[in-house]
Amino acid sequence: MKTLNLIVAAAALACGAAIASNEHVVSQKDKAFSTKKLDIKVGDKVAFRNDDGFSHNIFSLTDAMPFDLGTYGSGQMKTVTFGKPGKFEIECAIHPDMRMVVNVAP
Ligand SMILES: [Cu+2]
Repeated sequence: MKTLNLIVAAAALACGAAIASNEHVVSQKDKAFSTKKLDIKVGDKVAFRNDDGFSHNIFSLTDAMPFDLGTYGSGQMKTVTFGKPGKFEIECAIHPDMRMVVNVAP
């Protein structure tokens, strides 16, 4: 049921065709997300994995579902379930240039 997909930019579009609830992994490396845009479906999970040697943070101020996964260190992973459709801006509080968008289809 839950398939772990390593998401790279090239795979992001193919992922939108998935039919079951999926878990997607976005890497944080060199102060950047492994993809700028991720297309998923309602109920999917996204795990943000810190592949840098220092801490990162994850939060979103999008009205439909604001969240803050807090700050976490190298090698750790934080997961969020997207229970609502919409366009979610994802940011890192520590590195303001780190931004990506998760598009959640109904
Ligand atoms: Cu960061």
